[in-house]
Amino acid sequence: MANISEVSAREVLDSRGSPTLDCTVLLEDGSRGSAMVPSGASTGIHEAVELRDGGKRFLGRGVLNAVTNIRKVMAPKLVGREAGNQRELDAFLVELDGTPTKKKLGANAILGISLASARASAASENHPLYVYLQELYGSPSLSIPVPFANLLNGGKHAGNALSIQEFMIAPVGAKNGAEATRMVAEVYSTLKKQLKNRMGSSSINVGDEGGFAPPFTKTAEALNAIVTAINELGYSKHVRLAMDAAASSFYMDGSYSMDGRSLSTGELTDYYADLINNYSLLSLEDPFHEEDFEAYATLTKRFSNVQVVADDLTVTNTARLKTAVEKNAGNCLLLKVNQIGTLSESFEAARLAVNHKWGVMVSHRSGETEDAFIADLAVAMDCKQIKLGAPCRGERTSKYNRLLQIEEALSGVRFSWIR
Ligand code: 2PG
Ligand code: MG
Repeated sequence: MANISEVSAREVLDSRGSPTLDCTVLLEDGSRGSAMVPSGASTGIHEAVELRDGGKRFLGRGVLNAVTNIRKVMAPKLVGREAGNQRELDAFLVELDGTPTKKKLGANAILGISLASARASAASENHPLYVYLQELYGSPSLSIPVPFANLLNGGKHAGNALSIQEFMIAPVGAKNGAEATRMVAEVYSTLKKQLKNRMGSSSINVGDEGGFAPPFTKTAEALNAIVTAINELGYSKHVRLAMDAAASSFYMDGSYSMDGRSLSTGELTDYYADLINNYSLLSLEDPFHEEDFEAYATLTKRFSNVQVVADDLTVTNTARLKTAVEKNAGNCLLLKVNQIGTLSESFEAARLAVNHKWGVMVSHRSGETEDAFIADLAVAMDCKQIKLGAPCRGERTSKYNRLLQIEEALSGVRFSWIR
């Protein structure tokens, strides 16, 4: 396996027009890998630190300090090291930073190198990225994940009054990834047509993840609109509903602001109970604020047929996931590589989840780029589910499209959401 000969980085733009890092790793055998780093808006307080410059440039969101850290601090120490030993490389980067939150060098700088180096190593071995990642993770098989497609945006991702951040569909009844993608796109376009007919063209403006952001004020309005689109297509047996509440964003001083009312934790639990029963929700992410392991546990116990996904609660962090697993606070890990900052630590969190019979859902961020790394990652990890946003806008479609290419290359590969 080849050694690293050069590491470089530059500032580029993400889907919100904010700067982010593009990092490139070159190997002595001429192989090369690049990766762009995503960025969240409803970020968990326990996430690894994304280094931003502050000051006037880009309204404080520049990443030139992270670029300098890569060029001046990290690159000189990485040249000559073996890229193929991902675990050792990542551990070295974590140690070089030396802080528990990666705030010194920046989790964005560290992740850029971690991902770019994996790509360079895959190229060096002449393997598609998903094959290389499968070996690294130690997954016995590959599968095309079910896309969780966010068709209506609320919360911090939109300018409407919806408390819930993401209203998703999951085409679990599709026979393969291509059919799943088609169903998602058809429901999206049908919803667009129906919203426009009912509420006018301003209702089809989109939010950060490409889903529509109509001026709804109640959760039920959003879910009903999606159900109407699904029914027009006759897909009610193939497509299920899912939500990411991102509840930390509507929680304050012990209560949750929902549909114009202030709810206690118990009241919010009952509120979810009605939604779960009325809409047969398949999956519910971050139903409570990011410190309330107990409320997650109560909900998980009460609805054994619902997938309860932990995102801000666990932030792809093994220590926090351990607590969640011990308390049965959820049953599925949302895996976002930039929450923890290296590929190896993301794999560790996923292994812990799988060992405790939790599901794993690989996820994009609301601030994305055209980089489709997570599509290969989800296939490689055989995790069976991936959160991708709407089937619209290049930073979202790059992942859908990469999955279509992988499915074609692996003809006959399994597509199933059931664990
Ligand atoms: C989430 C994500 C992605 P953000 O909450 O799950 O959908 O949003 O990247 O803004 O944290
Ligand atoms: Mg979330």
